[in-house]
Amino acid sequence: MISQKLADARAYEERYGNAIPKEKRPEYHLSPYIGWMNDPNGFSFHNGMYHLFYQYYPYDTKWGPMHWGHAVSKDLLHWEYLPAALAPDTEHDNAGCFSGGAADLPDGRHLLMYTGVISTDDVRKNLQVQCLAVEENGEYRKYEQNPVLDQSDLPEGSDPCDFRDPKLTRKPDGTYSCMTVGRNANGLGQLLYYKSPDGFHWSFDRVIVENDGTYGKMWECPDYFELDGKYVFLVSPMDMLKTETFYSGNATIGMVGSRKEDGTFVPEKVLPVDYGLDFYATQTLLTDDGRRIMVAWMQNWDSIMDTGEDMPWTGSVTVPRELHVKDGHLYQTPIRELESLRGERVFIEKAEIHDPVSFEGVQGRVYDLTLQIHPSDGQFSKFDIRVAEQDGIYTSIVYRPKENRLAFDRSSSGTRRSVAHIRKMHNIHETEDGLKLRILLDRYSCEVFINDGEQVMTHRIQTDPSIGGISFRCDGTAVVDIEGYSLENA
Ligand code: DQQ
Repeated sequence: MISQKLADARAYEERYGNAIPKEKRPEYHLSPYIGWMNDPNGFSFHNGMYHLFYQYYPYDTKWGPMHWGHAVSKDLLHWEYLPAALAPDTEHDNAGCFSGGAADLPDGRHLLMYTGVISTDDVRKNLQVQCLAVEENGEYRKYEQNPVLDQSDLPEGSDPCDFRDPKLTRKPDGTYSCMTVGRNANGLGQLLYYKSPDGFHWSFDRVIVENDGTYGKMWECPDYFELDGKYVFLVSPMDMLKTETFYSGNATIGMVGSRKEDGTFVPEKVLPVDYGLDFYATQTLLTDDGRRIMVAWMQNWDSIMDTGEDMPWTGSVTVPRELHVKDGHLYQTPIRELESLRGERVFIEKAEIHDPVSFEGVQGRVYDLTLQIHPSDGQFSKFDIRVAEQDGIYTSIVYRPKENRLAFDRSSSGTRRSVAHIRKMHNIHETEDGLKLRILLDRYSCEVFINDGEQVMTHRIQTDPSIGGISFRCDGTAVVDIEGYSLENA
């Protein structure tokens, strides 16, 4: 038997979610079945399929009491919706089933670990505990002995109202671990590590790293793993102050560092994971072939825009990205499976760009565009790429080599809202081959990978999806190799 709350969510999905036509959704990014989504959750490979759950409120395009939506995929690009997996329907999660992770049990069942939010008279004092749900024939049954971690499992001084987002892992020796975020007595985020012999009985192990006030206040959605001989800590800090490297607000940080003998983490390089306006709450998965793949919510609490009355859903997940560490730096590239969606190749070698120009075959809204901009050598100060363009509507990516700057600007994208639309990156550099940009367009987004994923910028665009012009212009002469593929209907 499922609860009335879960049955209601599923009935709503079937009625309204099924009615959304394919062209009103992204082609290769996951969007919610219906209504609102935020963080990706439970990113895992189970029973021959990738599973992606998400923070979900089906009934509106705004945040509401959190459910878990659910989708599966064979290639991480084509997603099939499954019925909502969790609803806030027990005494341990009556104010929401917040973010969490997933892993397999030895008998092959899928185990979810999530944050249950327990309501109190003052919403700011709602309690947060960690709960389990165990799969049985495709249904996720909440564990009778929930919660499995509560305030008695926190280190001294940590706040029981900010204890969330367990990232669950089954280790090679068959035991389990999870990382959650906590808030210490100074109001600052901490990464807490818990261990379990079986996934059901948990004990606190240690604080792995703590915010000294440099990176915002509370932290959210942690992930911590070994990669290419280094340790990587991904986290989403709240309330950042602007610095030379970071913008203010809710950010995502990638720390590359090492592990001390006592199991704590020492960051060595700390940078934004993504420099765009629409990125938050990362989660990773290790594939069977050893790739560390990251997804994130393609939106941010600071950039939420009204999606308009006729949009039945809001929020989506970034393209899955393969992570690597090279020379202590975190790189991300779109998963290689994306290449299987490519249509016919269009290639223009050494195009000389000055006046506004478009190229035959280089257009479309669901498009994979790679530009190798040859070394600028003082030949220009502004190179402008416009996508989703038609009749004065466009989104631009502007490269200014003399200022080492790349700017994303969606203020002319047809938006009627005055939120931040421009993001600038100030630390762009050319290699001996110049600057390489890979621009991934889908109906509602534009992700820009710079120099093979050394830096990335992620943005949503709300321009009518039928608008698909692409053009280039330059105030001097830019020499550019252009390679493009449609990704539509693959
Ligand atoms: N979103 C969830 C929390 C998490 C936050 C609630 C981050 O679990 O900390 O929807 O976006």
